[in-house]
Amino acid sequence: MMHFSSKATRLFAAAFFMASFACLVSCKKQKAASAEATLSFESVIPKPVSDTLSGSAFELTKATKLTVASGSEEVKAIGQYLADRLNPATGFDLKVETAEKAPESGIYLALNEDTALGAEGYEVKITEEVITLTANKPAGLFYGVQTLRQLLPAAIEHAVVQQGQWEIAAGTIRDYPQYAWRGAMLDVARHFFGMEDVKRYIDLVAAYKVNVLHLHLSDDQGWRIEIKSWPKLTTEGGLTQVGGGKGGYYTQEQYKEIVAYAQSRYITVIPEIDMPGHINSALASYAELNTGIPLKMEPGKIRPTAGKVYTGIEVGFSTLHIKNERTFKFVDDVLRELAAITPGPYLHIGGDEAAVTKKEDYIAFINKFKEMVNAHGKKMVGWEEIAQGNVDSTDAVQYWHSEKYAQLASSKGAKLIMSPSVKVYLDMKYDSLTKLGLNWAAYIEVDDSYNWTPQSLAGELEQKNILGIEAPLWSETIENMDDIEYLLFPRLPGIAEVAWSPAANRSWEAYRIRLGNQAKRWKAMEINYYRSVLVPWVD
Ligand code: TNX
Repeated sequence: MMHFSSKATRLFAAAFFMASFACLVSCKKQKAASAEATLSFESVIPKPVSDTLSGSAFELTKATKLTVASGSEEVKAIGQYLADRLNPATGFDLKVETAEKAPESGIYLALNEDTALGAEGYEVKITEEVITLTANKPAGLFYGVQTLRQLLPAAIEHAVVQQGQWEIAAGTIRDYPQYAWRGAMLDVARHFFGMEDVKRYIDLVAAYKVNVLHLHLSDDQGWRIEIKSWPKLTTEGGLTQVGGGKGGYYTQEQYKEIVAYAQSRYITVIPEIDMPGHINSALASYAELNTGIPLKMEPGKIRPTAGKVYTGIEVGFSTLHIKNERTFKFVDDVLRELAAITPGPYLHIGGDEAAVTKKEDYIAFINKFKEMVNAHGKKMVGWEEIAQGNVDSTDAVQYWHSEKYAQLASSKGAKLIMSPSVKVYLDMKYDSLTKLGLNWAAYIEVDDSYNWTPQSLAGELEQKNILGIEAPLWSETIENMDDIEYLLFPRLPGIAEVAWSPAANRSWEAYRIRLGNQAKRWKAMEINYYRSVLVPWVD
């Protein structure tokens, strides 16, 4: 018990008690105020549709309970995915529990009808006591989890235990995407990338709510997917790559593993077999595919040759032959086997740069490919040139530079995937000093890939025909994961934001601050990125 001996001490004690009483009333507020000063939603990319800070914070501790609504294994798996993101850096051992109703504290994930949020949207409500994440569908919960990751301090991304206070700003976020197709393409044909690289690529893009992985599985330089009825495609056509190094391929089992891994991140795999051009690796593997009409080629140009795989980087010199009866047996077998191991709705038939295919043959090829793809229960996607064929509203056409083809596709009712080479070709150099990449389309700095909207390109396109956006990463000049990351970061997050966030919510000036805030996160994730001088990086 305290004892007060002098007047001065008594006065001091009285003041002390008054201060303590005042604190009882307002300390909670003071904590809230300091949280407001340091905590915000400014770390989230893509920018959410709406967010309101309430001024306090939730603190994740080892006592935090992670609960999911009972009744759905899929929701439980998302809870586990969240636990797996939180446990390494915090050193906690959060376990997923199930409950019939929302708990009063901790983190809670549940499906909940809220039609305004659509199939991929989510709502997250954060108070000092509880984080409640709800969505119509599991995909929305998964995207909400990505938002929660980014709301935590960047150190959460470390693979080993970090000291730190794990606070999340309190408030409400309601969020849903503008476009249904938010894609990233990886060219595994020019240079081959193994299973671990593809999985890391999936994880890196999933963090920015990308939902499509387009795998460019064949090209002149290599065939990368096992086709059991035509085994030499991989055992011969997959042996090498650009530069002549060792190539590689995925067995069907490995491909299924990639598809399942992507699925667990709510990413649909779209496999591409590029035809009727970009086909030298198949022509090299099977001499019988070469027995068509001889190509009319300029003297000195590359000629596809049976038995010879190409290791350079030119395009537009190879073609399938329309009058060769083996051609369509080959194409049908490939599409059938691919359809059987692809749960996603689309097969990509390429169709680009068929410079040595006669126009009438080209159109006949595309029409035939479409029939075959549809016969195997899938929808067709192809590069913009396929607009010349009989495309309809079930097909998707991937714009890369021709306004004419984009409009033709749109006028036929086909859906458009916007991949403007001057904005989102991730293989383009940032500037003239960039070592990796090409520059035939443009130099693409980080602001260039952010500052555009799908409507502003390719003339007047029907908004309802735009399915979404996809960023291709062609791999002529890149050989390993470090190279991939350098071209992906920092551009991919901005492209993901163009696809997800309403254009009216976006501004480069505000975005560059949010982007700069990602640097610590990328360091923790050991991402090799280009430190553009346009961005105020915060390390
Ligand atoms: C064009 S655009 C290609 C690819 C190349 C790329 C390099 C398109 C559909 N085809 O074959 O790899 O340029 O930037």
